[in-house]
Amino acid sequence: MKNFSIAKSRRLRSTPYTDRIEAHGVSSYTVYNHMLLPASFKSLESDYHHLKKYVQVWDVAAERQVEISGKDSSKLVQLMTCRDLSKSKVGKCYYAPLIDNDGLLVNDPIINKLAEDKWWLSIADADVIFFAKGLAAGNKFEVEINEPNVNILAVQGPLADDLMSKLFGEEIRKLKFFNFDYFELKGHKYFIARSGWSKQGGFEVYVDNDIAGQNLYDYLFEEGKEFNVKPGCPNLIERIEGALLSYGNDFDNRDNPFEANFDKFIHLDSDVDFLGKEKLKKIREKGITRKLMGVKIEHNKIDMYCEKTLFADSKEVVGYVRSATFSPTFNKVIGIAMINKPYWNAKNQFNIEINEKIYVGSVCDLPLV
Ligand code: THG
Repeated sequence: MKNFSIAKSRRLRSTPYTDRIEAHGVSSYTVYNHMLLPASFKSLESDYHHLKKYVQVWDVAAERQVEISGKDSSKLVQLMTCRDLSKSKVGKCYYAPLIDNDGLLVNDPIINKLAEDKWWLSIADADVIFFAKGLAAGNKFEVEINEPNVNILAVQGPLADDLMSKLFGEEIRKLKFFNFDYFELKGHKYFIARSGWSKQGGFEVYVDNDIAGQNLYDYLFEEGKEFNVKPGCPNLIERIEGALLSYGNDFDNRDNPFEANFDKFIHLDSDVDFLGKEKLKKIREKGITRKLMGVKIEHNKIDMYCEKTLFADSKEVVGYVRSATFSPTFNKVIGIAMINKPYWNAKNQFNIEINEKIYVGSVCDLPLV
């Protein structure tokens, strides 16, 4: 594919940070929830090494919030996910697969519980708001559903605690994984969670005011010099190594949550009511015939525009690669693939065609080690 640029318009939304990341040298974007999401700065590999050693500031405003509030909000949120939220607490974040009436995946948001009757679904790339509004209308729920002007800045990397405590105070170091709280800086209260789409640790600041967000962006770079702060973004290499799944890439609405390894969030024996529950019980009874696994391929390059088929020597289909990239740590191509049951044994070998040549690879467990 040739290089080209994407024409911007109102439909392809910018973020309050777009001018800043462009001044900071963003080198590619992807589109996520109809919004610009940076994909690289210096290069995928150089961003990767920096993320694992220092601290980065990410414009992840494209992780949009679907706000659901009102009397029936808990009922509606529970109806959308197979994770049992009956014991959920205000101040906590819940990673939760959303399931439709066929038992298939709709999204995998982080669900933030702001109050007993107020929730933010921090969504991956799919229009969850219409799904939620349809269910609310069909069930005559008393809820309000909207997309607030909230634009997340993530601070990720091993030095994230040092940078954030310099700005917000030592208390922030005590914030637990997947908890959120409010922290003040120069007169503005910021909603901050210990979370983020990397395995390097860090925070996500859900900013509800554009100016406060832009100011925070600038403070992070002013105060972060001593920690070698750089602009960054979700990194393809790091997230495949850590098995952080991507809706639309690794799984989508053709897959059920068992196939996508969400077993620990599928609570079929609880008495909460959610969409697709009976379908999922049938799937559990029958068992699945394919699931997401890791793959390693003996090559140094791969471009992923679509699924790539993996073959056994017998020419039988082993599975399909859904995301892949070269990893400097493994010194080979690594990926996430939907693998057919006969080939689930780690170390099963396969062949794959890349640019008209055949390469060998093997199946492995996730996360990759
Ligand atoms: N942060 C916020 N919103 C998001 C994402 C995010 N929305 C879109 C997308 N990412 C949703 N998908 C994920 C996938 C994985 C994780 C978070 C969101 C994640 N997983 C941890 C892991 O796998 O180690 C922990 C999961 C758990 O066990 O609870 O963090 O990144 N705001």
